[in-house]
Amino acid sequence: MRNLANLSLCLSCLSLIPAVSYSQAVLLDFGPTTVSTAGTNSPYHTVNPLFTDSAWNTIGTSDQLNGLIWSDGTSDSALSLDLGATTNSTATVIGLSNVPSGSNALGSQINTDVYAGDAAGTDAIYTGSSGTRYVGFQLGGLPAGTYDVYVNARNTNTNTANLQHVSVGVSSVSGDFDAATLEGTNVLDYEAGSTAATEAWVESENYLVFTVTVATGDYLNLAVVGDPAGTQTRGFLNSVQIVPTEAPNEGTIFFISSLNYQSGSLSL
Ligand SMILES: [Ca+2]
Ligand SMILES: [Ca+2]
Repeated sequence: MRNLANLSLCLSCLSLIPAVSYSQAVLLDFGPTTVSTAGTNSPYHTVNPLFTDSAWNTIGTSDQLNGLIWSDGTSDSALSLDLGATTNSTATVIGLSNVPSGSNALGSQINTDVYAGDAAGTDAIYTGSSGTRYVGFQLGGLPAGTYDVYVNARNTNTNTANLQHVSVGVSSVSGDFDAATLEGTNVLDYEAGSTAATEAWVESENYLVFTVTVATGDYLNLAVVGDPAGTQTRGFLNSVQIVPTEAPNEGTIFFISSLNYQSGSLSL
């Protein structure tokens, strides 16, 4: 009976392990259009068809410092999103007190297939009406762990060829950060045409993926800019999905210690 009681306790421990399920993600939809019918139209939903969560955070030009929701709709007061921007054509430091000037439905030129309707990838935030300007954010409160970060960056109001440079990194302190020194940088190179790279979500064609490891207390920093020498100089931030790929260290330690404890009980 004692062994059976311990086994029952062990199984109940297993069911209690994650306070947050690490199949959950943070879905950030920048721009004014609320995702309703197109909740699973995204890069990560394409990569992982088993992922059906569709609770997006709709983010305009205002910081959301007091909580966001996870992809299953669970609110989390620890998550803190601080938007930022640069205000001239040469700066690379994202000033978190600078408010992105634009939040627009866009889609006047790119609006078919995966960009149709209320797709998260269509509307966006940005800064300025011209000139090279970054838009970005700093996200605090993520549980420690490794994450894949899926990024849509595109001015869907243009069908001319253009570039969007995306940089992602992690810092142990909050505050303004330099986009030029973030650990990961990649570029989206859009060809001309209103149906260019619209038929499906294809990595490195119309979205990018970065892998980051976050320690307890770390901040995720992300910034987007256009091409100083190109037709699209401003950065556009359309959607970001932050997907845990490994359980946080704390969860792993708790899981192992629980098993060890119960294993010891069963050997009595
Ligand atoms: Ca801010
Ligand atoms: Ca959007």
